[in-house]
Amino acid sequence: MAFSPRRFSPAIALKVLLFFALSVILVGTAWLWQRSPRSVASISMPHDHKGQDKGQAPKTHPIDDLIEHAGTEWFKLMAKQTHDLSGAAKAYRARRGRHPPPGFDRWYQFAKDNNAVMVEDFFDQIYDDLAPFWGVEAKKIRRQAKRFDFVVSVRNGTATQKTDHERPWMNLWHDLTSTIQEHLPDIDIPINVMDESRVIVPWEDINEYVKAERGSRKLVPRPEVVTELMGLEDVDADAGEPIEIPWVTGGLYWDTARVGCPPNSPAREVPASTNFSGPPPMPSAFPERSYYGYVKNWTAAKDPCLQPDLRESHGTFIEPLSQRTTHSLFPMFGGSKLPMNNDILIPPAMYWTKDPFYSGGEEHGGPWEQKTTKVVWRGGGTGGRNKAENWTRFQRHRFVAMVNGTAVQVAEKNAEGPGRGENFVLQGYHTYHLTATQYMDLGTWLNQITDVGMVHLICFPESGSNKCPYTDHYFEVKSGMPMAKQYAFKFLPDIDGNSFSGRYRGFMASTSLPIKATIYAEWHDSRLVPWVHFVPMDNSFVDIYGILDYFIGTGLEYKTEDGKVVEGAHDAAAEKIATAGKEWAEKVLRREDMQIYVMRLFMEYARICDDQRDRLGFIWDMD
Ligand SMILES: *[C@@H]1O[C@H](CO)[C@@H](O)[C@H](O)[C@H]1NC(C)=O
Ligand SMILES: *[C@@H]1O[C@H](CO)[C@@H](O)[C@H](O)[C@H]1NC(C)=O
Ligand SMILES: *[C@@H]1O[C@H](CO)[C@@H](O)[C@H](O)[C@H]1NC(C)=O
Ligand SMILES: *[C@@H]1O[C@H](CO)[C@@H](O)[C@H](O)[C@H]1NC(C)=O
Ligand SMILES: CC(=O)N[C@H]1CO[C@H](CO)[C@@H](O)[C@@H]1O
Repeated sequence: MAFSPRRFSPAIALKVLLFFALSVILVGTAWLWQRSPRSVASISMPHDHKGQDKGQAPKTHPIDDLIEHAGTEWFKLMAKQTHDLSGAAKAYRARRGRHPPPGFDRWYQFAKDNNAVMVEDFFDQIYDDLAPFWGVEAKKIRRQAKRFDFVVSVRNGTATQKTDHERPWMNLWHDLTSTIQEHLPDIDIPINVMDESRVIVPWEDINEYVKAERGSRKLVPRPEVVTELMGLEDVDADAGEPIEIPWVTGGLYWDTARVGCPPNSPAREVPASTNFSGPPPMPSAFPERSYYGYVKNWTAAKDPCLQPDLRESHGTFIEPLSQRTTHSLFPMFGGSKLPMNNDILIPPAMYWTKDPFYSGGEEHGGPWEQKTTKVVWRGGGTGGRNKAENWTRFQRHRFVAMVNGTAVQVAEKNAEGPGRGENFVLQGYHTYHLTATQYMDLGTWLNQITDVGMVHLICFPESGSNKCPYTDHYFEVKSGMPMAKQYAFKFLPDIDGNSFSGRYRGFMASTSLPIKATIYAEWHDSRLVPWVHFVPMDNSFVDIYGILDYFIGTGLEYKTEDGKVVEGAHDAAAEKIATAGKEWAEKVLRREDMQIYVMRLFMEYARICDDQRDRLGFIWDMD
């Protein structure tokens, strides 16, 4: 169907309105009561903003503002780029308050030889992760690390691994380390072989550890600087007993986790829920801290300490597959973590693998204009152990249902509460001012623009092959779709599984547009800018309709005055972010970038494990 010449002229709007009048009339009275489509005349955007940003509502679409603002932030970040060793060392001293670690020149050379974009901020995660360890005696860290059961080690420039049996993730991390082994000091890297992150030190203790780091931070005068690491001969000579780490393996994970939140944070004193029946609590207005409904501060949007509702709406806190958490500080390296975790991040093994199941392989998708204007998602019902009593609280289940037009239509007609689905609650149409729903009901629109589905329901207890007594009626099990095939669609939502989602790097490197919700931190966080390289989404997913409405609109085609056929409301903006994300991934998420990150991290870690760490540093650039 093609319209001309402009999209929202009253004449067109009237035609379309008449066209869809029938479907509107057909919808039940309960639905009309809560969500009558707005009159097309009032198409300007009088945003309601209960407890959100105060002040004038923007004249443009809020997403326009967010994109513009993000572009400025991005520009500021890129202005910090350095171009030689002394520039990089200077930026280091300015940002970290110390001399760079020994070996910094070799690291810099490696990064330069591999054409790295050099911005000191890209390594912030390393310093967040390692800071608390300045509060632990170096010898203790060395010993604990050496004696752990799963360790990747480097001695004299050769990497080895210690494990109980062959493990693919161990092999991958060992392999990653091997590729840079000749540049690395002697180190022992304890590895988390589980999906879930493992270390949660009470916030009060971490605060003390971090204070120790602050206190020890200084630019040691040059004559006092030590430039050689002492090495690990002492721990190698002393086999010692295997270390005992006290693990918390049961109980309600939310209660285990929230001790890592700051004392005055909204989540710290909120106990775990025990009743997981029905839909989770969901914002009935714009999510807190959002910009007229859309993610403004990505760090805040990902943080469960700020959003206690997540204890009832994310599988991690409902019932994780496995739990093995320690409350004492231990140098555990792994691929992802929650904001309240104290694990040390390395690039996930799934990002290092060449297995196309995770990486998407060499295929990154064709040109934007050849893609189908649809949202595609495939995945298993992971997130934790979903059961009859609690499946309605799992994020993947919620996302799949919320963009399933049929499930949405059923929810809208729910006599017990209009908008109430089995595992989500819809907001009134007036909150996000959707354009598409002025022409048709939400479900009809979604059925036109989405192709999502579970490929395995993964229920507990299992009953036969892929049968799930409590969710069978609600989800169609679709066949899988390789990532390379998904790239034929424009929009790729990415939702957490048991922890972070391993396809994200592939999505970023694709020509399609990732729409990302997560509560997990990853190594690359400070190098990806939301609204510049990807579209951020709230973990409740209430903003998904607004996001799709902005980028896709009604999903119909329109003819512009010069006869050009355009699709969607802001198709060009979507293409721009998709393209910027891909180009950026090719510059800062390459395998080389993972090597560079890991090399920097391991050099810092080696310093922290050294008895002379306060005086160790790189100073050869200074005269
Ligand atoms: C590393 O080299 C040193 C000095 O050459 C030697 O004493 C030590 O045994 C070597 N260690 C290993 C694990 O090969
Ligand atoms: C759990 O909550 C639902 C409504 O939210 C309520 O109907 C049910 O009785 C509650 N179950 C228990 C065991 O408290
Ligand atoms: C984003 O939120 C975090 C966490 O609450 C906060 O520390 C930070 O200052 C915020 N950033 C901006 C730009 O407001
Ligand atoms: C969409 O929802 C309907 C109604 O709940 C359900 O029958 C169908 O299987 C769902 N589709 C998918 C792909 O899950
Ligand atoms: C955190 C929590 O209480 N999870 C529950 C999910 O539901 C199952 C089945 O009732 C419980 O065993 C879990 O404890």
